[in-house]
Amino acid sequence: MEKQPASKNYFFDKGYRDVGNIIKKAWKSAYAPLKEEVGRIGDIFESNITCGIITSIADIILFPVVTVIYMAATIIFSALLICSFAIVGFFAYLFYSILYLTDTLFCVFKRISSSCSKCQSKFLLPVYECPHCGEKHTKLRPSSYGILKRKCLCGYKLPTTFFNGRQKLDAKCPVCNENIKDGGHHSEVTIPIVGGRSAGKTCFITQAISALGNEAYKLGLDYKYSPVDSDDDYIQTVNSMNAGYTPDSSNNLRLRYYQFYLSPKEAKIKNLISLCDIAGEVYSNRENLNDQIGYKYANAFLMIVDPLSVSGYAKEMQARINLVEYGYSNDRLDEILSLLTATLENMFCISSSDMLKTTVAVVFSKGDIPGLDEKIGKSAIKKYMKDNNVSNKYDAQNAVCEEFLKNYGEANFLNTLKSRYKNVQFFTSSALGHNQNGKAFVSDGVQDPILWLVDSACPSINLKDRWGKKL
Ligand SMILES: Nc1nc2c(ncn2[C@@H]2O[C@H](COP(=O)(O)OP(=O)(O)OP(=O)(O)O)[C@@H](O)[C@H]2O)c(=O)[nH]1
Ligand SMILES: [Mg+2]
Ligand SMILES: [Zn+2]
Ligand SMILES: [Zn+2]
Repeated sequence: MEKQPASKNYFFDKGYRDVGNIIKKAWKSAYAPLKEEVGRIGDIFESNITCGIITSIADIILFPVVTVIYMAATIIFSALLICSFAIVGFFAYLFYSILYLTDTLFCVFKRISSSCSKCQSKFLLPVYECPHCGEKHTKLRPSSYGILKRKCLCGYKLPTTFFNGRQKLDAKCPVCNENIKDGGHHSEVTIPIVGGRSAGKTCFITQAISALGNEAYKLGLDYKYSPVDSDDDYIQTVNSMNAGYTPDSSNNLRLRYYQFYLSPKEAKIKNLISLCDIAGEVYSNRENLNDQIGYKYANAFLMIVDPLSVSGYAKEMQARINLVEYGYSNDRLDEILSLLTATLENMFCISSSDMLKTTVAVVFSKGDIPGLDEKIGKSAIKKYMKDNNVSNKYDAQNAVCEEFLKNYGEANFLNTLKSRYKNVQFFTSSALGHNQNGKAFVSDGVQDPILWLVDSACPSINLKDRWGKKL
């Protein structure tokens, strides 16, 4: 463990020195009278040969007896001291081990972790600041620097576990020093939103968060939006969308975190959900993509698919609608997915034949395109369920979306999805309900994909009644 601005616990440091010093002193004080005794006997021999012969003999006999008593007393004293230190030390180490293990297991089972919205790194424990002197403490857990508390060099005692208040301290990212929420006492779920230029990512994220805010209570969940310290434009985007304007094309070439809490009511450890937006142009630039280490720490991915980016379908629709009014995306789905897959392979150091153990929600956007409902929307699902005797609408959703992709020439994209990602679920949504026309936007189906991914990632959330199966 790296050096901390704190003094070490007695049983891990000074205790050993104290025991050593006491034993050393004991042996020294036992040795001094013996030395005196040897000197005295020598004197008797030299100066008192005639009359003191009897006394000398008595002294000579007494000497080994005295020596043995002194030695025995010192050995017993040293042994007693070592034993008592060992016994007390044993209990101190036992307490340390139990506390360390309990704190670690608590963090593992409750999935406690934090992500940095600035540098994208993910970690179990942030760096904590001493409230008195501002010194930074890393690895603030039971250790040689303190079992239940760590004494900072300024004298302030910092709690070393979540059980005694570590989360009340100010927490920082260990990499870039950004503020970390809740003192790191939450379970963080990071979901990057993938999709090409104009696919509908920003509209979807904004409307999905708003919809969750309005409806979480119906699912018995507590919701609260939590803006990131630097650069959070969520409220601004909501206001402008409520006024009937679509957001500008994103220009952030790094993941931008939108964070909210979504947890069962009265939950002691809250789930902090991060939806990460990025400019769609990043998905055609390998280097930019490689820089987003947030992908490596993602719990799941959500891929937004503009149906009009499926070229076969766009061609068919050209005669019916003005594609420009739907802000259609020109970026090829298979290319975006291949680039994302190659980036993840690289980050996880896996080969191109290995499966990526992640859940992906593939969400068709712009579900208000005329006629799309009959192909992949609610009507298509209903028909598929009836015709094929399928009882689960999410299974039917998968079937109709896969059919759509195959029919319109996106078999490559579908194959990569199904062969490389462990868990794929399709959804259809409309973030706006209609093109920008001055009227209020009405979203549909935007919360389901997020809830699906959150349910898959959070043990504390179980929405099996909604899905008709346990995820
Ligand atoms: N009709 C309709 N149009 C939509 C919908 N969602 C998005 N759009 C259109 O698609 C355009 C792009 O949406 P954005 O959410 O900005 O797309 P993006 O993926 O964030 O794009 P970049 O920021 O450029 O990467 C919008 O300006 C709308 O014109 C929808 O649900 N219905
Ligand atoms: Mg955008
Ligand atoms: Zn301090
Ligand atoms: Zn950071």
